[in-house]
Amino acid sequence: MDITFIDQKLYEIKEKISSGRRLGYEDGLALYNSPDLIGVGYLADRVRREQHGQAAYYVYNQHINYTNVCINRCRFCAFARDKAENGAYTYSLDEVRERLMARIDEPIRELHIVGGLNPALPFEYYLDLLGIVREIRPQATIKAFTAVEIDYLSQISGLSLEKTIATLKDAGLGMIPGGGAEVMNDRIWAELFPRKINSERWLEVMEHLHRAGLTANATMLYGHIETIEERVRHLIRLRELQDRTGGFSAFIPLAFHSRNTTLSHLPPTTGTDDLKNVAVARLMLDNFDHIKAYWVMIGEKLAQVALSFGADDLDGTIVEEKITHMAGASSPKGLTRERMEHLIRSAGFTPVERDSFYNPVRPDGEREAALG
Ligand code: V47
Repeated sequence: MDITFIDQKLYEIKEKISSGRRLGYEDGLALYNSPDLIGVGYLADRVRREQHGQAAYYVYNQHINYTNVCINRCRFCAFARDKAENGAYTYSLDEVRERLMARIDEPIRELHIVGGLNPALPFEYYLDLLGIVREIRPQATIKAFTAVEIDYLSQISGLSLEKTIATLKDAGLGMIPGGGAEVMNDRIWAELFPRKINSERWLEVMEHLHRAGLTANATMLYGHIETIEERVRHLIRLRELQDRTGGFSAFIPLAFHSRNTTLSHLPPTTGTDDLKNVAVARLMLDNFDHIKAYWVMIGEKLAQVALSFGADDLDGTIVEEKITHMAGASSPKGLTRERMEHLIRSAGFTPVERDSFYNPVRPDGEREAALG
């Protein structure tokens, strides 16, 4: 028996997907505006299962936010501080070392390292930071510095973008996280983050990173002042770059948290919208392999449900998430591997622990024992 849609428009979209035709701008709007959440989820789940079957991925990772001092001061950000402000911090390289050593007994395979644009830090700091991580965690992938940071590093180093990227790569940079894109739109940029690079530059930096052989993720921050039209255009711009380079690995919809920001009057995102963003991304981003349900932002329970709405990845174990928690997230700051696997299994999927490039990692003794 096939599904009966409540929303008639979904039949046409289903037909397009079945015949391998690409969804367009109007389809994106129709999906977002559809009253048929289950219908949209069903379409996304079909595509997701064709690509990944029962597998649901996660990575054993550690976050390091090396500084919250930032000259950009985006209006949606609760993490950033001015240098003399209460709560401002910058890790010395010894502190970075200590944080890595504090978890040295754990099988961490990815270090996710991002921070503010802090004028007190010279380019050498970033190279030394990569050097320390490489020394202490030679097997792990260093996923570090958003396109925003990479652009900034090119400015402070005085090097061309190409040379900056090559230097960081030589120092150990292995992959690029997807932050900093927000919603690629001039109106939103002018209103919420005018000091940050704009969408053209974000895409340009990403293109250079891809051409230098660095895989990257992409994000969209939703649930603030953006319209549905602006979301769909954002997805299409990402898809166009991906057509040219193939350099993106995962897309991560990021649910806005407003506490301690200048937008604190805005309500939290709804469960329906969180699931729609996952499902629409799966359907519109037909050239992205992976869609992440970021449990930190939408909570463990909804992230589990999102696995049936198009997501194939729950990101990672993390432990010390700061950016969303400073903006009021109520999710835990980290998950154990056992908890992650329990969430995935009880959602009806098979947990696959992965490295940064979605290669399944050999289960260690502990996991083999857990699997029986
Ligand atoms: O760029 C900032 C967003 C991003 C808030 O690539 C906020 O694997 C919600 O990009 N409420 C950083 N979001 C996080 C990020 C990320 C996370 C997990 C995995 C990956 C990956 C990337 O968080 C920022 C910004 O878009 N953000 N403030 C806030 N108040």
